[in-house]
Amino acid sequence: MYNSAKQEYAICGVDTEAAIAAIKDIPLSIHCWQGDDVVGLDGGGQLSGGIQTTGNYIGRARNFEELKADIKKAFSLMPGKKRLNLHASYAVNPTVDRDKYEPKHFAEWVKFAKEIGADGIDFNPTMFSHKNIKDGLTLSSPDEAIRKFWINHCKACLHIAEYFADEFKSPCLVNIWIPDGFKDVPADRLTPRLRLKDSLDEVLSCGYDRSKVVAAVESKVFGIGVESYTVGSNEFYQNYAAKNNICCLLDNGHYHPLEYVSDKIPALLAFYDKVALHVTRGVRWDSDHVVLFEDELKEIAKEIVRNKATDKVLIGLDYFDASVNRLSAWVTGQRAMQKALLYALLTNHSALKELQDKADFTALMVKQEEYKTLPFGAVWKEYLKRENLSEDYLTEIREYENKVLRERV
Ligand code: RNT
Ligand code: ZN
Repeated sequence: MYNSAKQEYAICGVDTEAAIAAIKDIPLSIHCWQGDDVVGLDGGGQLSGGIQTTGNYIGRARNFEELKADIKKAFSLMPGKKRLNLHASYAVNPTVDRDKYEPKHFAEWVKFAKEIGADGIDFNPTMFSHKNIKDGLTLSSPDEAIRKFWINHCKACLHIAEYFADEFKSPCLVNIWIPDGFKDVPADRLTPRLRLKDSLDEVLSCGYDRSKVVAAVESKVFGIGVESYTVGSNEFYQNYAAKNNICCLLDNGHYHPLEYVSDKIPALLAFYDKVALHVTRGVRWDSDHVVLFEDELKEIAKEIVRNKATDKVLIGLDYFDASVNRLSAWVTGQRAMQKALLYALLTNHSALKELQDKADFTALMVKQEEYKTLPFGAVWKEYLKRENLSEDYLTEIREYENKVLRERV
């Protein structure tokens, strides 16, 4: 089947061998928080910040050991290069508060990430699920002590990121997302943003090594309980990032339903060296459903591949589902992203671009449709085979569920 697929693609000018070779080199940053419903290890308590997991599927990882075991199992079923994406709330046995976290609180994670063959670690300050979120605000709080606490937390995270970069000889992405906003019509939309701007200025002035750490800001249009206004909006962060020479992180669940991140990627690539992504699936009001091999994901992958931006776009997963087996959610989403990238690599983009430039939109439409029925599945299977994996991951996950997850009661 693979050999005949190879020939069919060759007729379109696509080299399947080159595509398989290329996909192996595109790292995906795998979020640790799918394993425990974003609870974390530092006792922050109930998930807050306008994000939620729903469902009560058996076997949530309740501690570091269980989370590591689940990540290890999930990684073993994921093809391709993987990084591990941690949140600060996953500090191991901290005896200090988040503003004082140090590399040592993550040393066990480094050891583990190396053990499972991760290519690097990415990092996120955790500005939710904590007692110092006052009236829903963190870096934009009018309370100076609160604002200072979160500024110090972010600074601490930048330094921990330098440690990750050193350990893996690979730059670490530090993504700043805050839940700050208001449920109802604000009296002042500007001042909270000025305070956020000031906080970020102070964070970035901490003297972190820009060759090791890529700092990013993640915008969001609304959250649960913050429906009317978010301080960290898209325009705010895009301008902030451009003026301060940092990176924007686009989460494809964070925009209006008819705004597409696939269209934003090339817009930002015109101005930025790097663009970071949180790949997720928005469904109505929820921004965090499990990633599936759907049209918008395919378009996102096309923009990365056809603009030769596989080393400029930092791809990370960000979703959390507690209603299905959590390992299955992890693997399904990771494989969906890999499929989308492979699908994009199996396209003769220069031929299609030529049609666009010649304004032959008739042929462009027809050719684009043709790709949809090429034997993509055969190439995907071949890639999995070469990664020593099969298409079926459910059987192994079910075994793990019966042996390991069912014991967690
Ligand atoms: C929330 C943001 C943020 C979080 C993670 C846990 O809407 O997408 O990235 O999902 O940091
Ligand atoms: Zn996100």
